[in-house]
Amino acid sequence: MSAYEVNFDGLVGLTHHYAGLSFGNVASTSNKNTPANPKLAAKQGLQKMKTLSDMGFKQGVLPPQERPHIPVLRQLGFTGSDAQIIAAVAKQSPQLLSAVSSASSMWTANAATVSPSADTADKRVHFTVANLNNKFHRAIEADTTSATLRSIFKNEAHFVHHAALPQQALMGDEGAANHNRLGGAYDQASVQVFVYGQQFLGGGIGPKHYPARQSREASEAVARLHQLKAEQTVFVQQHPDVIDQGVFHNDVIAVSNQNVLFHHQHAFLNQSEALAEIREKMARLGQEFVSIEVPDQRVSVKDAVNTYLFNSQLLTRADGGMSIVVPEESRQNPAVWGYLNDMIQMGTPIDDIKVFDLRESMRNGGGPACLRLRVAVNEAELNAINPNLFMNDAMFTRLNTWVDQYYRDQLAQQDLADPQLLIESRTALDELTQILGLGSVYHFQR
Ligand code: SUG
Repeated sequence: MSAYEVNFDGLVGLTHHYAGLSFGNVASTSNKNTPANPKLAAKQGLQKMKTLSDMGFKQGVLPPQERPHIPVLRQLGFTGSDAQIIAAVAKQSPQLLSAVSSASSMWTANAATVSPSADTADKRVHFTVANLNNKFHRAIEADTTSATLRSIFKNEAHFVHHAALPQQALMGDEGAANHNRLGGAYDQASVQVFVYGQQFLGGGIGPKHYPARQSREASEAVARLHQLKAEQTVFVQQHPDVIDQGVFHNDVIAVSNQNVLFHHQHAFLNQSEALAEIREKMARLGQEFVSIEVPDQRVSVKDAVNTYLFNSQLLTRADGGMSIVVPEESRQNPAVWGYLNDMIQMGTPIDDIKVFDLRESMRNGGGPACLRLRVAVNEAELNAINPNLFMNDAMFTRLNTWVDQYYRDQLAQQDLADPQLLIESRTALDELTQILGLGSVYHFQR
């Protein structure tokens, strides 16, 4: 093999908690203010990374961001020492303290949109950091995400970094969670499918209750920045009705890998036209499109949202078959589990199911696919990535020891007022920077 998909999973941060910050994300809202276990959350994520790495997949790790985010609190007029700032915001607005303390950067599918070099005019890998404009707690991730990605993918001969789009709803961009790539081998030209929630300029329908986080305008900007060819690009609108049922990102209702798109019957508006366009554009590249459409009768949108069936990872194994990585919640639901077991007998490339317990992340609406950023690379590009970030036995042991040393096993909203938590986080992240050889990424904001 000379081309690879590397999955970079976000390591869960020390302030992981449930704050109900994401209107439109059913799990986030319904688990508001229940106690969280940051230590368990981090360990569940590490276990997924390690198991997939042991199966032969290329697996990287992205560090958590420093929280609470003191610089933004200073920007908002809080003054004094860091401890005084935390005390003041805890008193004035516990919900604001939650927002600036969220460990949401763990969901790296929202870190950036990545276009592999096989598709871009200058034959480099392009990254556009997501502005995550729809939610305050997520919009504050962009600067550090940008610094982190630039430090990991440094070599300018191979990697190009674009700043996040302007911070305004018209340009709302949620990164790879609304982006699919369909084709053959990872280093061959493919079709990039941008899924948006609403087109704002010039009208168009949108959801009625919950926000459309990704705009068509933003998707088009990313495609331009990444120098993609029109004949290899498709823009598709997510069905507004499913956004209103809790599908806040496309990766809650569809997932792709190589020539396969696994999706729900109601994933897209004008679905048959959208699928036909993908099929035709792939055919021009000599690729045969496999659409696995799950009928509503087998799995309702509600079950899809509750179990995150589509927030799965499709991974191509060395033997050519694909494994589907699903959360434990998918096994617990008889309709979903029944469908999955039928699906692996259908003769599609997917012939194996792997189940992971990611309950801590799932309770905030983050499944296996939310936790990872895919970067498809050729051999030369792979060799240009910071090698310290790849999962292996030593890294797994080291990170677990690090988690054991610093993470709390219980965290509720009121604990965020403890100034000791910031000190613990900073000490832990300073050590993590050494472990991962990441230079000064964290100090960038202090
Ligand atoms: O943006 N949840 C995240 C979940 C992101 C899932 N990512 C993908 N689907 N790719 C969000 O809604 C909840 C935080 C809280 O309520 O404490 C949160 O931010």
